[in-house]
Amino acid sequence: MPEDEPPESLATPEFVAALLADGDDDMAAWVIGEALEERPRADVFDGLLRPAMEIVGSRWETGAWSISQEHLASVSLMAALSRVRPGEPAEMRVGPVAVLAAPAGEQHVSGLACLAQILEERGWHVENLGANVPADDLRRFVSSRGVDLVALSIGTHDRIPALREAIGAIRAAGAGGDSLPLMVGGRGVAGMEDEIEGPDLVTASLVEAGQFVDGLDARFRSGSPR
Ligand code: B12
Repeated sequence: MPEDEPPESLATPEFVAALLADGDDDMAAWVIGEALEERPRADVFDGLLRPAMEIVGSRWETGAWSISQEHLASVSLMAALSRVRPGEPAEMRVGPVAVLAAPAGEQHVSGLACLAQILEERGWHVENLGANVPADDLRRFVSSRGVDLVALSIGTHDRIPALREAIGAIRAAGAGGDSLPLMVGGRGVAGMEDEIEGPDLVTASLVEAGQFVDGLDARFRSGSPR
């Protein structure tokens, strides 16, 4: 290789998957941080972290990696993510509020942690309720406070009934639940986008989620009421 050739990027899904399965969240955070210097956050999460965890999933499925390695990888991913969390943009200290949740029975939540950062980077305040939130409880939570956006995530198609129930509960929430911006996503909605009714956006892409949120931000800045 010629001497002035730049080194190949370390930010490959294979390398990140290996670091995470080794529990090396320090190094994984460093590699993700390097990628964030080059590309927008949503791009890095969609194009690097998701495929890295797909590698983890398929190695677990084939038995190449154990359940313990797969669990270590997902815990390390959360630790690495917390290290690359965006700083608060000073100009939007009191930002709009987003509630994030995974419906009843859903345990896959790293996508929500990624989405939280897409929102925080834009100055949003995020209340991430995490895994397994019953629909009725979510409805009560959302009805009881000022919320500007709800986002739900599922990891597999078999959680679609629980997702539909959660969507119905949000739409039935008092204080404007019927018109509350609502997006749903995650691996479990891929290929089902046309069959999920009720949300304003259905997508597994954080790039698309970011664009949707930018549209909402423009509405808030122009003074449209909650
Ligand atoms: C880690 C993991 C787990 C962990 C999750 C821990 C955690 N804290 O999240 C644990 C161990 C709990 C788990 C459990 C199970 N899992 Co699992 N899991 C995975 C794995 C390896 C990685 C998931 C992950 O973290 N991805 C990284 C994130 C960043 O990607 P993501 O979730 O897709 O999110 C991206 C987008 O979808 C988007 N996004 C996500 N949410 C949202 C929301 C909105 C609004 C928007 C706009 C975008 C968006 O943003 C992210 C960046 O692009 C996947 C493999 C895979 N192919 O994904 C299997 C996988 C999803 N699991 C699988 C299975 C089978 C299970 C179990 C049934 C296993 C079992 N027998 O117990 C249980 C089910 C639990 C449940 N009821 O939910 C299968 C599903 C197969 C299928 N039927 O489709 C997979 C595919 C494994 C495989 N075979 O390869 N799992």
